[in-house]
Amino acid sequence: MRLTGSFVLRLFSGLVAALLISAPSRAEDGYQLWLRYAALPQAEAQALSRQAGRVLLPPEAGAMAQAAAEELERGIAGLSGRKPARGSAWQGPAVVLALPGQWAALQPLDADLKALREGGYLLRTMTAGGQRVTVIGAASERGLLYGSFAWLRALQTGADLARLDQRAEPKVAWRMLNHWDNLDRTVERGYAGQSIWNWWELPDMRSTRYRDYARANASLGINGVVLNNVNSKPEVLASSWLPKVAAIAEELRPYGQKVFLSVRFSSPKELGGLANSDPANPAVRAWWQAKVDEVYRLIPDFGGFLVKANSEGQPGPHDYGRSHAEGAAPMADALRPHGGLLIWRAFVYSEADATDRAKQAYQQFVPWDGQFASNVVVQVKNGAIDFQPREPFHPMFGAMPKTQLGMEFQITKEYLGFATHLAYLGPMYEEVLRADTQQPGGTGRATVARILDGSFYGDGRVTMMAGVANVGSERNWSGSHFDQANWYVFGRMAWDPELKSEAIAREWVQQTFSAPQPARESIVQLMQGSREAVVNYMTPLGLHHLMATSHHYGPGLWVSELARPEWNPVYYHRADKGGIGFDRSPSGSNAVAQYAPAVAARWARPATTEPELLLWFHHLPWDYKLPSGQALWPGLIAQYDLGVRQVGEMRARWDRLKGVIDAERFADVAARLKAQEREAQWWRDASVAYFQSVNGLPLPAGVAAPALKLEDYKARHLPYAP
Ligand code: GCV
Repeated sequence: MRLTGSFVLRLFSGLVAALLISAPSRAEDGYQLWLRYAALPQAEAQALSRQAGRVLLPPEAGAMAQAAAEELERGIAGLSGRKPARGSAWQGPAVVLALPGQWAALQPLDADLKALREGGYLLRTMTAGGQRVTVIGAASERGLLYGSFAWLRALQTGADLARLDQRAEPKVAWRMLNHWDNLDRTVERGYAGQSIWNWWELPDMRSTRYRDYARANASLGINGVVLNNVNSKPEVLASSWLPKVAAIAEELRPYGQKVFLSVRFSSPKELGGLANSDPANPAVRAWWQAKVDEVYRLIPDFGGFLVKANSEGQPGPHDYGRSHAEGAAPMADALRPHGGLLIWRAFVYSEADATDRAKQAYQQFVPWDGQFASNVVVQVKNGAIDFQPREPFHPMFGAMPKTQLGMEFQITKEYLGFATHLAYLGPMYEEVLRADTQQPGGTGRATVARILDGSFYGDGRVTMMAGVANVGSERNWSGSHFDQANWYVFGRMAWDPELKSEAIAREWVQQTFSAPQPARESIVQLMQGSREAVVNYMTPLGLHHLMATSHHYGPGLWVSELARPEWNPVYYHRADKGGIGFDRSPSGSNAVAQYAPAVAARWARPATTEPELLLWFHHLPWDYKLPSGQALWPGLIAQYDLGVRQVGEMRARWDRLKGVIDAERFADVAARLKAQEREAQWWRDASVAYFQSVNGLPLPAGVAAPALKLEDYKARHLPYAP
C-alpha cells in the first residue's frame, strides 16, 4: 500500500482525535469555569467535527470577531477532539461568522442580521452556496462574540445542532460587574483571595487571567466592568495611575467590555488641590471636565464613573447642601460629550437621620425624579437595607418613572455565608425581578424586570444591571466552585431578566460538571433550594441584618452598643417580651407607604403579608398565629430547624455524588457543606438562645435546646474574618 502524504495526515489527526476523546479529563481545579468544553460523547463529537471542521471569518475581521473565532476553535477542539481549520473560502461544512454583506451566499439573511440589536445574534444551520453551514450572524462583531459563546453553550446543553434556529438579543443595555477591589489588592467583601487586578505590576505586566476573566464575562454578555471599590480613593484618577487602567481596558476590549472607575466625590479637592468639591463651583466643573478629557485621551472607549456619595462616611453633595442630582451634574456633563455614563448609587443612609433606614434612599431620591442628566443611571440595590438573604424589592423601583434606574445585586455573598456556605442566588434574583411593583407610568405589568429593561416605559431609555463581583485571584476565581454559578446566573439574568433561575442552573451544571444526567439534575435541585435554606437558618420570616458586627459572618442578634442605631441587629429585629419584628406598617415607620397603593395595602396588614416577609413589615406578639396554624415562637424555631435540616439534605445529596463528580471538586464542596451544616446549627442555636433570653418563653415540646449557653455564642469572635 502506498501511503500518500494526505493519508498519513488524516491517519495522524484521526489518532490524535481518538486520544483526545478518550483521554481522562484533566484535573478539575475550577479554573476553566463553565468554559471547560469537556469532550462530548463519541457520536456527538464526531458529528460535531463533521459539521464544524472549519471556522470561516472574513479576512478583514476585527478584534472581537477574532476573539469569537478563537473561542470557537477552542470550544470545538475540546468538545469534538479535533481543532477546526480557519478559513475564508466558502467550501465544506463550516461554522461561519457573518455580518451583513460579508458573504454573498448569505445575502438572504442580511435584513435579519441588520435588524438585530447591538449584541444580538442569530444561530442557524442551513444550506447556502451549496454548502451545509452553521451561521453565527449579527449586525456587529459584538454579536458574533456573544453568538459564538451561545452556540458553544447550545452544543453542551442539548440543542439540536442539525436544525438550529435561534435568535437572541440582550434586553438590558449595560450588563456590568462592580468590583469592590482596592488599589492595594485587598477586596472589600471579597472571599476569593486578592484582587484579580495586580495594580502594582500594571501596566507592564499583564496576567493571563485578565483575558480568561474577559472571556468568562463575554460568554455571559457582560459589557462593562467597574474596576475598583465604590469606597474609592482619589488616586485612581491620578495621571500616574491611569495607564494601569488603560492596560486593563486593552485586555478587556477584544471581549467587548468597557472599563469604568469608581470615583470619589471629593477628588477635585483631594487630588486636584481645589478649595472644595462643591458641584456649583465653576472650578470644580472645569476640573471634572479636564480630568475626564484626560481619561478619554488614554482610553477612547472608557465607560464612565460609578459614585457612592453621602453614604457610610463617603463625601457627597450634601456636604455642600446640594442634592444628589446637583452633585451628579458636573461629572455627567463632563462625560456626556465622550458618550460616557455616570452611575450614581442610591445606597444612602445618614448617621444624622433617625428615620427608618429602609425609607431613606427613597426620600433622598424620589423627589428628584426627572432631575438627573440623560447619561445618568441611578443604581439601586435590590432591597432597601443591604443585600440580605431576603428583602422585599426596593420601593424606588417604579417610583421614579422619569429617571433611569439600574439594579445592583450582590454576587459576592457578604450576608449569606461568604464562599463557605453554598447558596445559589438565582432564585433570589428571580424573586426580585419578577416582583410586580404595581406602579403606574408604563404599559403592561410593572415588574422589576420590565422596569429595569425599559420595556415597561418603552421610551428607549438607558438600562443597566450591575452585580458586585465575587471574582478574585484564587485558582477557582470565586472562592468556591458553586459561587461560580452566582457569577454565571447574574450575567445570564442581566442579559435577560426574565430567564428562569432553574433553567440557568441546569445549563451551568451541564457545562461545569461531566456527570450523568440524574446526577446533574440532583445538583440543580440542591442549588435551587440552597438560598431558602440560608434564609431559614439565618433570617427566617422576614428577619434581617442579624449578622455579627462588621464582617457579617455568623450570628450577632444581641449586638446593641454600636454607635449608629442602624448598625445594631437589635434595631432590625426589635425583639422584646411582647413580640418581634420591625413595624413598617402605618402604625410604625410606615415604610409601606413608599410602595404603590395595592402593594402598600397588602404589606400594611400581617394577615395579607407573605410569611416570608412578616417580620420585615410587622412587630408581632410571640403568640401571633401564623398561616401554618402555629404560634409565632414555635413557628420561628421550626423555620430555623428546617434550615438546618435542609443543609443536612444538601450535604447528603452531595455525598451521594461521590465517584460521579471529579475527586478534586467533590472534596472541596463536601468540606464546605460540612462547615455549612455546623454553622447552620450555630445560627439556629444562637438565635433560639437569644430570643428565648428576651421572651422568657419555654421551648416548645420536642424542640432541642441550644447546644451552648447564650453567653458562649456571644463570646465567639472572629477577629480575622475576611
Ligand atoms: C462597599 C454594605 C457593605 C459595605 C459596602 C456598602 C456599599 O454596607 O457592608 O462593605 O461598601 O454596603 O454597598 O456601599
